[in-house]
Amino acid sequence: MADVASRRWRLLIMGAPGSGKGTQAAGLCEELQIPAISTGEMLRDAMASGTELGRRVESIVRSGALVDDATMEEVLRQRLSDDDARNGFLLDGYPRTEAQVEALDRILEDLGVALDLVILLQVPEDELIRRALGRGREDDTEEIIRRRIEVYRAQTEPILNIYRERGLLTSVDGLRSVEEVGSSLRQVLKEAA
Ligand code: B4P
Repeated sequence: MADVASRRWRLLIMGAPGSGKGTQAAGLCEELQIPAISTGEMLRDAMASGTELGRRVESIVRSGALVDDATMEEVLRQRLSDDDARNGFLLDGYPRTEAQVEALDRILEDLGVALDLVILLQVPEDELIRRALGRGREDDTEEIIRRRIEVYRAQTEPILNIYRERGLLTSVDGLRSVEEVGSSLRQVLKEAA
């Protein structure tokens, strides 16, 4: 991983809710020494600490719907301007809509940087539900998980094509152990480095 670790990666990890994005992001970012930026986690932190943002998004996140694009653009713009994101980052859970792809393009252009790679974790629906139920987060009841998967199919899946057309998208089979998926991700980075 030496040449892989020395690069300043700017990565996206995409996949349906429960596909294991957060799980893989954590391990990979530790090795690459870049921050894992999860918009879902940022929203949950804001909710837990009762900030103005947290209060505003609470009912939306709990219903399984998406927070509005303007709010998410502001959240992400601020986070990507932090010092620790200057030398690379892995974004997990953003973008989720076509408007968010455009917002991310604007933010990266303003920062003068570009994405290296978009990694898609592919996991079948019954497994997504099984995993999310096992995780037991507050927005992980079966009804809400199904809603989040529907939202993903309707709003997020179509944006994969944008990254495919840009030649940035690589798919990884996420229906394997955490370690096996992790080693496929490392292989993908090795090939791209
Ligand atoms: P997120 O926090 O992004 O939630 P997620 O997609 O459910 O999780 P992830 O794919 O990371 O799965 P995980 O690793 O935990 O979003 C939550 C909510 O925030 C959204 O519904 C929305 O309301 C809001 N939001 C976030 N971003 C937004 C945006 N950009 N715009 C608008 N709204 C936004 O894995 C799941 C489980 O599987 C875990 O228990 C894990 O241990 C297990 N697991 C992982 N890999 C496994 C493997 N290989 N084998 C077996 N189990 C595995």
